[in-house]
Amino acid sequence: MTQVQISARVDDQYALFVNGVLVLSGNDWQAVQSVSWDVQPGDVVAIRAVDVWGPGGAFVDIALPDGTRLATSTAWKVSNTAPSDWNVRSFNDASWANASVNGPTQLI
Ligand SMILES: [Ca+2]
Repeated sequence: MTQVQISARVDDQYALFVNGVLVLSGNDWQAVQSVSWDVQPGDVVAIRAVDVWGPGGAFVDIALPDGTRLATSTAWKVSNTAPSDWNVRSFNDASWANASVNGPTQLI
C-alpha cells in the first residue's frame, strides 16, 4: 500500500470514491478538499460530479510520495449515466468516453 494525497475541486457538487468507498465529497466549487488514502496498483479513483448551474467542471489531483502527480485529464473516462457498480475495481469502463479538457489544463 502507498499513501497518496487526493485533492478535488468540483463545480458544483461531487462525491469521490476509491474502490467504491466514499473518501471525499463537497458542494463548494471554490473549495479544494483533500484526503490521505492508502492505495495500490489497480485501485480505482472515481468521482460523481454534478453541475447545478452555470459552467461545470472537475479537477482531481493524486499526489504520490515520490512526487508523481496523477491529475484529471483526457485519460479519465466519463459518462452521464452509470450502473450501480460504476465506481469499483471490477467495472469495465471501455464503453465510456474520454473526458474533454475544459479551460485550464487538467480541468475536465
Ligand atoms: Ca456550475
